[in-house]
Amino acid sequence: MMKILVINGPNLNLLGERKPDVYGHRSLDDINAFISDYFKRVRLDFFQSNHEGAIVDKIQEARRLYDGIVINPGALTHYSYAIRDAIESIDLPVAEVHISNIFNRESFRNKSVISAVCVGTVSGFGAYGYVMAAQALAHQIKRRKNAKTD
Ligand code: CA2
Repeated sequence: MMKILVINGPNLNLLGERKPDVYGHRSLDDINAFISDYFKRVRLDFFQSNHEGAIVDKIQEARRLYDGIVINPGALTHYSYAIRDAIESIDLPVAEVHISNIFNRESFRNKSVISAVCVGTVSGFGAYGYVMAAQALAHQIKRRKNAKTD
């Protein structure tokens, strides 16, 4: 069975507690259950950390255990070269997700240092963005696997 790891970065463990206008009403556990409901033939595992290094460790560990990664790096999106390098160092497709539209917010959020090393980015579609990213990633992984066996 295909395995995808969903990673959430700093402060996303507080979802649902504040700023519902920007991030919605769901908690992170609610969002994870919401994503899982869409998939029957993909195993999804979930990881959240407020620590950059722990996220780098998890990305490295994932290279042997998963077929792809969906990541919302939180504010690390905008400045973490360590996460960017970790993604670039592994041979797994990674999809970037943002609950909010990072392009219509404060200027410091308009830039992602992660996007260039990801297969694609979904931004602004709320929790459904994780579903979109995981679906697109599963499609890519299937294509890559078929290409190898062709
Ligand atoms: O839109 C997104 O998903 C973000 O990645 C969320 C990050 C933010 O720094 C990025 O610019 C965009 C942070 C999430 C902060 O989460 C909160 C949770 C509860 C209450 C307030 C903020």
